[in-house]
Amino acid sequence: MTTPATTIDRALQHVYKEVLRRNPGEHEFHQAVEEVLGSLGPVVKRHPHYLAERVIERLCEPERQIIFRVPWTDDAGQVQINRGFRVEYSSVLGPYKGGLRFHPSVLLGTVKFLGFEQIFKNALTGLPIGGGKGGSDFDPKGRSDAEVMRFCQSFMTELYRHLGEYTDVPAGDIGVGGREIGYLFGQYKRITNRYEAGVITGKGLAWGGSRARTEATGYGTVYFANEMARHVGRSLDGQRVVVSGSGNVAIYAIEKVTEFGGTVVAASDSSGYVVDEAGIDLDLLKDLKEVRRERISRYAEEKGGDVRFVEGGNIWDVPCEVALPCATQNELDEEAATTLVRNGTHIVAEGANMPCTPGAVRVFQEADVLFGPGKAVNAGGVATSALEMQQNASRDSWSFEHTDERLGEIMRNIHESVVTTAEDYGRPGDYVFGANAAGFTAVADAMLAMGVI
Ligand code: NDP
Ligand code: 2IT
Repeated sequence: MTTPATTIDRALQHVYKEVLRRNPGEHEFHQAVEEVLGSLGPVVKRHPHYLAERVIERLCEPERQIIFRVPWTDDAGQVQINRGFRVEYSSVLGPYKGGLRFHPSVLLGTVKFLGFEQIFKNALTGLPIGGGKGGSDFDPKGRSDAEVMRFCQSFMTELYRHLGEYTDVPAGDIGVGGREIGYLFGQYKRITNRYEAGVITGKGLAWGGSRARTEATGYGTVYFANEMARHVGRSLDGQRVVVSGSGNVAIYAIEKVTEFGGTVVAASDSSGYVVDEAGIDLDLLKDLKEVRRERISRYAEEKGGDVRFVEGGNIWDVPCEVALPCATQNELDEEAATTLVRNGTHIVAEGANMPCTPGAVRVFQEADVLFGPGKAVNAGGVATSALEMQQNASRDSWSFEHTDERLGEIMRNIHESVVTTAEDYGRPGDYVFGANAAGFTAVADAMLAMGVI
């Protein structure tokens, strides 16, 4: 067990106990709930009706959970069976909205943790989107395009009946990018005989996608980190930065850090990390990861010189001033956090969902490292998905500059709302508290207005 970052207020302990009892073994879900409940003590003290009306208990129970079989045939003619999930968590603020993750580690508890986070993240964007998440234990690694297509078609053949532009709108996440979104949308269109562009986001630009959606999560992460730096009179210019992962979020975080004058010296995948003191060569990384679908070790092989690949190692051993974990949950633990603090890191912003363990968050907070939680920091992806829905609804297509400008504005607004909420409760600089309190309050108030739902 890891050490919790904050303790849950006595008034809310019964809620957490009940979550543990009703959801046995779902550790990631427990962790995500514990993190939010850890912030809500002062909120329910100020607004006791949230407790009386049992809003928090209601939010801990998804509105609907769908689990289904996904049978498909591989290139050798062998039948394969995977499990598909969609957790439709909360539709208080809009249609269920959140990505699909294809990774062998996906269990119901994984999807529930992600869906729970998504409710508050989406609320923070200020846009009309509810919270949901889905995915499968399908592993796209090493699969041909034809296999991925057959899997996606089978997955959508079951899921389509639960979706709709006013009902539930999926997008990508780990293992789901433009290729998968294309296959999924194509199958939805065939089954329903409707060109319902707003039913899924992350589409290609030629068929209803939004400019800047591919870049949005990574760019948004860096816009947020930049706001954090500015808030304490610093900047990202000249900073030494480490970004974990080398997928969608990591690549565009690296791109934006570089534009802001920082140098990203290390990146990773699940096999290890590379260190390039000259700054990660983004053209090469994009080609390796987006086109050739290679392992990160190839980066060092093709660069040569002083560039090193460290197999299996911990990327957080690389000294940096700014750390952006952009790979996966619980990738940065207490020990790694202690190393970062010792090496002088002063900003940590979560591009991934829940990449820092509770123990790591506690280490950062005790050391006065500015720590930005994923539900605020990485909200630019889903926010731009909502902008994609807006373009689809009006049958319009915006320029890159306009969309990126909106993204920047949304990230500044989220930062402002998180910071002012934290200050309002006498906890200046506590981004975890600010994000949870602001996100929760927005959802809770709308929910109460709608009665017992
Ligand atoms: P991608 O699939 O594009 O990339 C994921 C990256 O993380 C890869 O480099 C992958 O390495 C690495 N990774 C994944 N799982 C593990 C693991 N178990 N151990 C070590 N490394 C791992 O996904 P995204 O970039 O889209 O997502 C990254 C994170 O950002 C996730 O937490 C996701 O939920 C979050 N996020 C994504 C958004 C989006 O719009 N895409 C929006 C908001 C948050 P390998 O290839 O070796 O598996
Ligand atoms: O975690 C996330 O916010 C995402 N994977 C993006 C969700 C979306 O609907 O764009």
